[in-house]
Amino acid sequence: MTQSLGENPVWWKTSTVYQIYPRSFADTNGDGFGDVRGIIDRLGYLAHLGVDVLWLSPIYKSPQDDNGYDISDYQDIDPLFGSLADVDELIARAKEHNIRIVMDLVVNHSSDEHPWFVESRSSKDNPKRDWYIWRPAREDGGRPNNWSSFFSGSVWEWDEGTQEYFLHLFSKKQPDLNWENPDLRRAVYDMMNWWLDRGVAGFRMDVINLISKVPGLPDGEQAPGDEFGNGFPLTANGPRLTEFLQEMHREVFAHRDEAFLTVGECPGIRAEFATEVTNPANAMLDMVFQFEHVGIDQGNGKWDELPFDLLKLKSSLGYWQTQLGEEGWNSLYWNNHDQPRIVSRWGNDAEYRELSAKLLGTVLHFHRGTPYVYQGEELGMTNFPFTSIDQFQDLETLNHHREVLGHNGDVNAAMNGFRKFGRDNARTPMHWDGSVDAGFSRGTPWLAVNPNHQQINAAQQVGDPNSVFHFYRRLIALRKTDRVMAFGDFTMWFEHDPEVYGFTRRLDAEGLLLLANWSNNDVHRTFEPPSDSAVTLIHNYPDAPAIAAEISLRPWEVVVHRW
Ligand code: ISL
Ligand code: CA
Repeated sequence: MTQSLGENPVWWKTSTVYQIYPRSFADTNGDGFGDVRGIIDRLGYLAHLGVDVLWLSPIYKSPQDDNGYDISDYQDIDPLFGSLADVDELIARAKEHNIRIVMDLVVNHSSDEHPWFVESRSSKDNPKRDWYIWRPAREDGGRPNNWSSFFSGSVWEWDEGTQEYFLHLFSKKQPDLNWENPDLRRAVYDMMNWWLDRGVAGFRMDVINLISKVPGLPDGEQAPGDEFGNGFPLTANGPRLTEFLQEMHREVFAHRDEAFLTVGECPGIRAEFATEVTNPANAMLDMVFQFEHVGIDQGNGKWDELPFDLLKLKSSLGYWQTQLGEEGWNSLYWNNHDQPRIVSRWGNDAEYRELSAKLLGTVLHFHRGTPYVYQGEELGMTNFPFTSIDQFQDLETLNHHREVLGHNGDVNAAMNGFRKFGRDNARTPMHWDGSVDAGFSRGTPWLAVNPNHQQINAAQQVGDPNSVFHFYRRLIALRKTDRVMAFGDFTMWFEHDPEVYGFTRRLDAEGLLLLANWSNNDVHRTFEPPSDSAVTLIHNYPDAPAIAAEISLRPWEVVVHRW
């Protein structure tokens, strides 16, 4: 039934991207940290899965304050991960499998150990002073404004040497680069061109929508009794963002013959602006990572858990599907290195782990856009059973914990937040097999391996045709061959149903209907099937329910019909 695409679209529209967090993927030298050679060793596995692109979280030289999102040399590899020669080999060997490599570009900030910052802080008249964001103290000696950092505390750090503050939206070892300075922008574009010339296929751009701050850096809104104000609206989607992205496009991508993949991480972006940003006519980015859907179970800040509400999820994803429509392009993700594991978050990681992992994969991959799979998601890996703060290593978690302690806050509530949303959930080592440390390392892993690796691992699933792994393989293969899955339009069905996620995709006379029971119960519904000539394309129980006006779905059952 699957049709050939019969078109010649830009390659990333029929691709699936696989995100690797190198530190936790595969360790070859026994130091407990994954490395580039480990990725090379596992290319066969990735080719078997069928993914087209690998996005690597940062492997550049870095003091590792934020696991590599603090870069001290954009044009070299940290010895923890290997060497430039290893990366050249990875690019070449991946190409033999038709796999492209996309690098993480972290240019909202650098490390404070980057030579640019070392120079910038050396004196007020250093030529690179203006490459970062420096401000004197207020007349009363206070900080330049009231913004709080993503990683707790103020965004301002005092520099003794030059008696000024520098801005850091993230940790104090991640000073923000000053995009107002044209020389800095030139240096960034040169570096990007250097990587493209080396053979990489594009960039995932870390918090790229924070690079243009509101001039004057005014105070943010501050609630009475709060220690800090909210600088986010004054830093996200700022006044010169469009201009900077268009300039980058012109200087880095426009003059090249091939197509590259650019995806901008854009917290707080609205669908209307994302449509503009991803409309090719505007020459900015191919797609963005938005955060609306992964915020639906977070209330007052990211640690505050709200109950999962399927209606909210449908309304958010459905809106993005229709809003970006034919003009823009969506990226599709449940997971990355900052998010908890999806099967624990919105599936059922106990009784229905496999069924719900398959359902989650199917629902996501049948939306319109480019899907992203985060390492281990294709195995249905789960959150880690954290019991104590000592088991966490992420600075976001540890800083927040320290802050709660300092304010005599509710440590138990905070621990619940960390267990539910802590970034280390996604960062525990990949499960290759059931052996000690899951075949990740022959040394001591930098972060403990999830004890459930004996049940959930690649070796077992590759050998089992009914596994989550093989289900993802089918989803990934379908995107390359099924023109409706790749290019059909999107209509949400069962919009107000709290248990059923359903939608159609249509292209010319062909169509797809997805029906998913997002619950632990049997459900029965009556509806008007969109076609009477449909056949089953994919389903997660051994036998598929027929398409009929009365339909019953078992717990976490998903089925896609095609006509
Ligand atoms: O949810 C958020 C804001 O709404 C945050 O998760 C924010 O988007 C995120 O912290 C930004 O993430 C990226 O930049 C950070 C790094 O720690 C993350 O790992 C990276 O993905 C700083 O570079
Ligand atoms: Ca290693």
